[in-house]
Amino acid sequence: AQAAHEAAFDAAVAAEERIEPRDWMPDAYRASLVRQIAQHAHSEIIGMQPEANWITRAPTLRRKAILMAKVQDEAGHGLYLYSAAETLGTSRDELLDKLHAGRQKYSSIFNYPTLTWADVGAIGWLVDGAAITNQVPLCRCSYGPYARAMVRICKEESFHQRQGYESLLALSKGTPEQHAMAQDAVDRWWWPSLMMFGPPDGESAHSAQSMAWKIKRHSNDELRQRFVDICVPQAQALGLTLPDPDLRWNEERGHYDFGPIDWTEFWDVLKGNGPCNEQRLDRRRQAHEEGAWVREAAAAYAAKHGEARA
Ligand code: FAQ
Repeated sequence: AQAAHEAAFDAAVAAEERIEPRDWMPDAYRASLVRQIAQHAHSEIIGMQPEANWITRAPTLRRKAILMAKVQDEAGHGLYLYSAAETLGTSRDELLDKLHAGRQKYSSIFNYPTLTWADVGAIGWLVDGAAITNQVPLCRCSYGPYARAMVRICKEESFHQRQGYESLLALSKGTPEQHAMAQDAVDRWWWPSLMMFGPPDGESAHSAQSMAWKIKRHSNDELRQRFVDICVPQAQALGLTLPDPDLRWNEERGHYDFGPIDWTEFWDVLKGNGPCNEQRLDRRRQAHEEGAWVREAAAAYAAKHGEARA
């Protein structure tokens, strides 16, 4: 029976059919999806913190309203993704416990500080831009609930990317001080954004298997290159430079060449030693504790409602 199940699963993946929650799937496929979807969900909710830092100090009411809506969207993305993970038989409580205990990861990018208002624009342009580049192919992921969650998330991320770009453009075209602030933000966020795509292909432990299962459609380096190629002309249009002296068009490859990435910094951030790792996790644990009464009230209401219906 096991062999027949495996053959049916392999055939479905080969035929570009979606694997659904009730379908048989290899244990390792399930585990790898839970790993990736949980990390992704955690990234969305931890990712609320760097930008939320600027809600009270947004320069205008319009910018404040936009930023609040964006941060709320990230919370929504986290919820869809936890729900997608739940369809694989893992509860949200279990995933959150693992995050809080430091046993599951979230994206390295959210361990960097947001020092000025321009960082909100740079995050929209570069961090949301990198997220879309990575996530559009995930809309074709072989696991149905994850692929479908990605469709809406990518639409919202595209909107976020545009608002970041527009905000940076306003600063870049503003006073010399505003322009300098935008440039400084881009200088600080560029390299960490390239690290979001994960380690180089040669060091990517999961890529080969995830690509065979059609969870991932492209390698980390392929998507990183795609992102660089998209950003160079956008930076020119913004009137800002990217902090890489080696960045130049390579006619032969039909891509931009770029300088070496500091992978020591990347692995160090993953180990918990980035500038904000401790602060982000502390804040998350605190928010979870402070929200306990809401979860209890919701559970009590659901129980009462259930009784009334019965
Ligand atoms: N940070 O073998 P690979 C967002 C880990 S966007 C931390 O290459 P894989 C939107 C990796 O997990 C950000 N850890 O792994 C937003 C593995 O460790 P493990 C979230 C990283 O899975 C915008 C090890 O290194 N997006 O939140 C990172 O094949 C603005 C070896 O790596 C997603 O999660 C990293 N950058 O490829 C929100 C997208 N890179 O698990 C708010 C979905 C690698 O063995 C504001 N995820 N690692 O302990 C993916 O596409 C993949 O999981 C990759 C990594 C591409 C991230």
